[in-house]
Amino acid sequence: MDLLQPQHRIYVAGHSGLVGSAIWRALAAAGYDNLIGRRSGELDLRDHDAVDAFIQRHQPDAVVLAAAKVGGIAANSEHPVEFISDNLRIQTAVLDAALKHRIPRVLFLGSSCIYPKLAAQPINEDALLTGPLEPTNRAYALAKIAGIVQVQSVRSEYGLPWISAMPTNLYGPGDNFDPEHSHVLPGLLRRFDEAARSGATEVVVWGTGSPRREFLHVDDLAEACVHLLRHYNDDTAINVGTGVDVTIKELAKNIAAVTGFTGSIVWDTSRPDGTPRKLLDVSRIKETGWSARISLDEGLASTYQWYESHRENLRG
Ligand code: GFB
Repeated sequence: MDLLQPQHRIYVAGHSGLVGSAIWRALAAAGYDNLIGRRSGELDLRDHDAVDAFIQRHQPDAVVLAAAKVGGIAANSEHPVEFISDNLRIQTAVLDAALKHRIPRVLFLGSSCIYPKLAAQPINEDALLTGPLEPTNRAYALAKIAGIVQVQSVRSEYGLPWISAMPTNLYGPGDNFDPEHSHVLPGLLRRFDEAARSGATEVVVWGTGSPRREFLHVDDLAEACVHLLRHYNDDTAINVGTGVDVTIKELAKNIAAVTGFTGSIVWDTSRPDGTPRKLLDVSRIKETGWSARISLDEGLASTYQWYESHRENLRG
């Protein structure tokens, strides 16, 4: 059964961000052209009443909740208040309004950091709430877990076919390349690129290099979201990943090669490693008929190309 019709009006909350803009592109490419989006200057998603009025006025057939306060390990550790408070407020405002106006279809997006720090690998959806969280992103993870439970509660109490998806670490065009507060992949692309261009002999990379991470290109995530909106209707917050991970050391070497940096890498072990590994078990989404298509090599090359042509006008 296809739960999304071409004429459906779809509100993409967070449509100008890394994830929301990719979902917007994927929906448009798949023929869904009745899309609505608002920038944060036009609609503050933390404002419960404003969001309610917006949803009432537009009465979308589906809402994709891709708006969130996000950042890398340093941003999460330094600003836990914003990560829990802004995210709880954004998702509560959007989900409350969507319920009040009986929006039939909602896709809530979380993150693989919802799982326990030491979950068995690859991480199955059943690992949720079975152990302590990674301390560097506990505030963000708890907000996202609350969102999953709110979606599940709407399903059980009101019978609406709302769903949640949990992507692994994302990257791609339009990412935040801030040297301090971004995620590792865009942060290192920028640092290695600057070093290669200035002729620096070394680049500092945080931690020990031994943590493993799984990286999903945001265009793959966007296709997964369209697929799930069309076909997935289950209580379980479904994992979205590639099923493949690399060490931060391997990632740094790949990025050095992509950017043409030939100097040495220095490891700053005063910086936290975070969780040792968070590889998602993607067998459930594969069973629904979706798999990631963009390899890390391919995605790194195209993201670097994007970065090179936007270097002068980056956000973050
Ligand atoms: O991407 P990242 O910040 O997020 O860091 P997490 C991943 C790993 O890369 C950590 C190392 O082991 C970092 O120590 N790393 C090395 C660096 N150099 C750098 C660098 O220059 N910048 C950054 N950022 N890391 C985040 C969560 O965790 O993952 C969020 O904090 C979210 O809540 C996101 O869930 C997907 O994978 O550790």
